[in-house]
Amino acid sequence: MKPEIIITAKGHAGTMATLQAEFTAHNLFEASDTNSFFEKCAARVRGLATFGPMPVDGKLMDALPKLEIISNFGVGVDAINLEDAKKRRIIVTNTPDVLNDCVADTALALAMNTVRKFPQSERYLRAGNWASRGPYPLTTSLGGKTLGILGLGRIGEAIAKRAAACGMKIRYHNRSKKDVPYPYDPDPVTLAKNSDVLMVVTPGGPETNRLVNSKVLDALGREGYLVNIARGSIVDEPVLLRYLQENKIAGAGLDVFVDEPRVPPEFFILDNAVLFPHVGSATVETRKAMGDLQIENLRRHFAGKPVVSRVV
Ligand code: 8YV
Repeated sequence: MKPEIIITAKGHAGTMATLQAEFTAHNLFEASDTNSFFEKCAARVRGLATFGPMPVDGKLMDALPKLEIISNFGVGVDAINLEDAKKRRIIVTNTPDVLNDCVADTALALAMNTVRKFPQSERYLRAGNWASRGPYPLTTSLGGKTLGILGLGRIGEAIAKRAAACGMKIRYHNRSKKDVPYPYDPDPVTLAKNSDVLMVVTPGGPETNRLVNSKVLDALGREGYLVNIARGSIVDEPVLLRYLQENKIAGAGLDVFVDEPRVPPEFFILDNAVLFPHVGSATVETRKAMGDLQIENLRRHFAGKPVVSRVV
């Protein structure tokens, strides 16, 4: 008998095919009536394969009395209530490390595009402005600037390496100081004050909700840039929008938003913002590696072995 699982959202085709083949999988994202979906399978479901921002809380866990494991596709588990899982002795796993390089590439590309305004300059050319109006206005260099990393974990360190290769100086803030060669700032405001580009990499969740607020943006200042590749919830989005509209910071590069995939349309017309549709880890290779790890965690758990990457 294959273990029964629920798949919350549609993932990468290869991952979906393997999940369907190895488990008796119920696709929540295909259900037109969720009540009857749960009535049909809830009593037998032992695993959840989670994708994306759908909240997984105690109420959902209680609706699945046999639930043993929540295997998330993605390193960030902010959509899952970890305390609720812990109380119910439900294992939660994620997909760390396999995405570090890809996400760090995206972070550096976003920082570079934001500071150098490459997307805007390309739009300028396509609009025929080069010949009619002359060269695109000068921007500013990355080299010599300071990158402040808010959340220097494994992804943050991969970003630091790439930024250093561009001649940037690195500093960071974490809850506690790490054994790294970069200067440490004791809080996000001090980090923002000491940085030209503030890179948000810290995990989402209640502890970091709106951590980047008006105080942090004021400290970053009119010449400073914000880049967020972590979670939209970490930045006070309406405040950021206003600061960009009023040029209270120089610009922002955003791969993540509060209510994805809905992005406040006011962002679309800003010339000082570069916007990516949450593509941090979005390559075929990395998404396959993430899916493989998500599946391996389920496989090992149901074979009675320890999982590879346990969060709680
Ligand atoms: C994915 C991510 O886009 O790993 C994460 O936490 O945000 C991204 O790599 C996301 O998990 C896709 O569901």
